[in-house]
Amino acid sequence: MTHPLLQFSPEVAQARAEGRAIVALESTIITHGMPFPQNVEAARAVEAEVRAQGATPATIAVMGGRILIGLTDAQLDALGQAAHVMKLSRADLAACLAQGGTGATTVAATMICAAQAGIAVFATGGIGGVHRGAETSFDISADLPELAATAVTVIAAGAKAILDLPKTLEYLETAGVPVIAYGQDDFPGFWSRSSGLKAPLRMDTAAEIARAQLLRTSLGLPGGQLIANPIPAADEVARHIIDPVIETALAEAAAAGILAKDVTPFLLDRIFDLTKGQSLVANIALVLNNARLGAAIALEITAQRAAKTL
Ligand code: PSU
Ligand code: MN
Repeated sequence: MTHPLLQFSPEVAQARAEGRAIVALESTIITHGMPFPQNVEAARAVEAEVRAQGATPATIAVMGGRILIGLTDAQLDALGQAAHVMKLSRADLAACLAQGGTGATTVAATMICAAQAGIAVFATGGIGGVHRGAETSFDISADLPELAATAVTVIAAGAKAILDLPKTLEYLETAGVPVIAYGQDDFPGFWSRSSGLKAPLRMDTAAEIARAQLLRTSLGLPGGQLIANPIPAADEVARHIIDPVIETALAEAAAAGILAKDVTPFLLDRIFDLTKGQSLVANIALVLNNARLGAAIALEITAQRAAKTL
C-alpha cells in the first residue's frame, strides 16, 4: 500500500504498472540550486537522459499538500518559477503536507518520498554534508543521517568544497553509510574528479552497486548507499577558479549571518554569480552524468530482483 498523499504522474504510474526501472530526482536543486530558466531546462534534460537510458524519471516535489512522484511539464514549469518555495528536509515534510503547502525536496526528503513510492535509486548533483566550522555551528545536513536510515541508493558527484569533506566522510563512516566511488579510487570533489581524499569503497559496475543495495536489505541493514560519480573530465572546473570563489561565498555568508537551512542555498547562489554562470555548466553536466549512472543502476536492480538471485 502506498501512502494516500502520494500522487504519481501518468508516466510514472505507467512505469510502475509495467514494473519498469524508475530513477527519482530531487527538486531543491531546481528551486534553490539553479536560477530560472536554466533550472527548468536542466531538469528537463536530466529527465530526458534517464529516458534515453531506458528508465523512467520521477522528479519529486510537494504541491498543494500532496507528494508528487513525477511532475508534468506544467508542474515543473510552475515550480521552477515559483517564489518562496519551502525547502523540505525530513523535519519539514509532514508539516508542509499538513498545511497544504508547496515545497521542494532536498536529498533527505527525496529519499523519504522515493522509498515511500518504492523507488530504490535517486540521482542528484551534490549532497549536503558537514559544514566547515561545524564544531561550533553544529551545521550538519540532514542528508547524512537520512542516508543511514533510508534504503535508497543516491548518486552524486561527491560534495562541494563549501563543506568539510574529511568530516563528512567520517560522519558517513560512523553512521554506517557505504561511500562508493564509481570507477576510481578517489572521492570526487564535485567540480573536479578528485577531492584529494580516498573514497572508502570503489565499484566499477552498476551491477555490483545494485547487488550491494539488495544485499543490504536482505541482511536487514537499514539505509542506502552514496555513489560518488566523478564529473566527466571535459567538464571539470579548475581549482584555481573555484577555490577563491568558495572562500568569498563563505566569508559573505558569515558576514551576513546566514544560518540553518539558508546556508547551502546562499552559498550555491553566490557561487553561480561569482563564476558568472560557469559553475552552472559544470553542474548540469555532472547531474546528467549521474542520471545516466542512476538509470543503469535502476535497470540492474529491476533485473536482479526479477532474476531473484539473492
Ligand atoms: N549541494 C549542492 N547542490 C544542491 C544541494 C546541495 O551542491 O542543490 C541541495 C540539495 O537539495 C541538498 C540540500 O539535499 O541542498 C542540502 O541542504 P542543507 O545543507 O541545508 O541540508
Ligand atoms: Mn544545514
